[in-house]
Amino acid sequence: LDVRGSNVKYTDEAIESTYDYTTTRVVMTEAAGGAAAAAASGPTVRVEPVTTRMTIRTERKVPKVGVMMVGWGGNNGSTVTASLLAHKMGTTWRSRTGLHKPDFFGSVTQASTIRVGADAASGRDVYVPMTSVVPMLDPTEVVIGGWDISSADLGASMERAAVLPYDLQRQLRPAMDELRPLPSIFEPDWIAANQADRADNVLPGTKRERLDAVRADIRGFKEANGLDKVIVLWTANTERFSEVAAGLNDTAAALLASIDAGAEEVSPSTLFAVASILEGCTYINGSPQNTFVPGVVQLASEKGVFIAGDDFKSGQTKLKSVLVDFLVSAGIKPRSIVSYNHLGNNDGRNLSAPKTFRSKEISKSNVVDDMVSSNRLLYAEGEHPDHTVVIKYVPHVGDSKRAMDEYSSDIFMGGENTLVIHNTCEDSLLAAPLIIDLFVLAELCERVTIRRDGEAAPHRLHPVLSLLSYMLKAPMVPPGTPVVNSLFRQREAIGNFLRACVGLAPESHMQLEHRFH
Ligand code: NAI
Ligand code: DG6
Repeated sequence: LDVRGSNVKYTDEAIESTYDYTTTRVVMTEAAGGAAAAAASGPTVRVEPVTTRMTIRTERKVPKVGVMMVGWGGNNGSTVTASLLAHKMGTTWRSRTGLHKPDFFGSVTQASTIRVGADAASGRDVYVPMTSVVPMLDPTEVVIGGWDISSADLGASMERAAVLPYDLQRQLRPAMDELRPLPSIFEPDWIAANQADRADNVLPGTKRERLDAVRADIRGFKEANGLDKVIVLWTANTERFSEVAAGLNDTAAALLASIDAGAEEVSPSTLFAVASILEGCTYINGSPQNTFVPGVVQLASEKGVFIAGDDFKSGQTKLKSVLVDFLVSAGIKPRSIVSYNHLGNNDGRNLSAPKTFRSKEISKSNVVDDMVSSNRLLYAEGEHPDHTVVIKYVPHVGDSKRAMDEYSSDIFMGGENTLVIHNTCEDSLLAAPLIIDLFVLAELCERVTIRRDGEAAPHRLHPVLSLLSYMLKAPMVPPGTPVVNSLFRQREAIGNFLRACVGLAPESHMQLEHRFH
């Protein structure tokens, strides 16, 4: 993209944009006349437009990056690895419908576009690939590695996953067989008991020793592959939630002391997050459990390392965060949302235990809250639709997850509308592109700094990387900031952030230039 403007400067090292960020300051005051008047007319909303001038700097040199996945030998881990290998090797494969070549369908960074404006001559909208706005990591250049409690090499893992077509697996197999997961941290209590027979590749020692071993693995991987940076991503089994308690994990110091003391309530995923943060590596949580206890968040903040989570937002929830947004913003009132799904992969098997299911249920249940609370004309304070989530393990369907949703809504003049959706899809083919987007965008965020006018030093983005919310079901946000679940708003945040990096105004969709008479 070639941006011409007095507010954007391209040097060999960086793109620097001078950007007027316009937002609002909102003050809610009770209506004059006290509580009775407030109840009748609602509070007064005072709004002031606020503009802050900023300099946004994006380093242009894309470093050499390694991605280490925890749960590398799982369905997602093996599918991401195989697909990137297929891209790199230019592998094509045949099915009964013909010849196929690798693609990035489902990846917002690799396969979607951004509207930059209307062509001056024809008036037609012009879209450019998202990857062309600022320099971004090429996912096929990433060195992949990681850990798994199962010792199966990636070739055997790919076969076990039964996700990719046979002719593709057959061709990738020799290269995949070379890849072996590192031994990992296994504590049976955190995942379903039915996973124990998989655990033949586990690290020995105390919690502190295993944390140190993971740290050494990260350093070793970085050195062996000549990497500038490593990103660590959890795509291992869903764990149960851990207890959060004062003195246990409520502060960084308490958490580190608990690890030294071998406290049982420090989960394997929290150990991975701590190891990653102490190595200065961004850590992304693709599962629903509360890895990011307050002590982890504080540690990330103290060390200035990015964390992002939780739980990949792949199919059912992605559609939900579009559909409910549509309904509520159209003035239609969803009254009940019932989401069933059944699947037969190892994730489904692990989720068949109540404690791991509960983690997923929590993550899948809070995904419409922001949309519901955005419309007090439809919902009173505290009112929300009935929302039920059911997951069943049905081995026969394998990775091909079936998701059935029923949305019942109040419509005009006492009417009721019911929408029923049935979605069938390979779960890992939805999750793999999200994993790619997560590490591509996280890496970009590491190269961006922002300085407000009048400030001496630039800031990095907040360690809790909420810009990645689009890919995550239960987005973690910096303390005291709003959670956004609406897919449209999350997508716009990414697009407008990229536009700001090159000095372009946010996409307002007003198109006033085309609406004058
Ligand atoms: P999977 O069960 O095929 O893979 C998980 C892998 O993690 C297994 O190979 C297992 O041996 C390994 N593992 C378990 N505990 C480990 C530990 N402590 N350290 C290292 N490895 C460990 O599951 P799948 O389908 O790949 O999903 C992975 C995670 O992503 C699950 O938590 C799932 O809930 C989550 N997820 C998946 C989505 C999808 O669409 N596929 C969407 C949202 C979340
Ligand atoms: C059963 O729900 C298995 C889960 O791991 C899901 O497949 C996964 O969380 C994806 O859920 P969703 O709602 O984003 O499609």
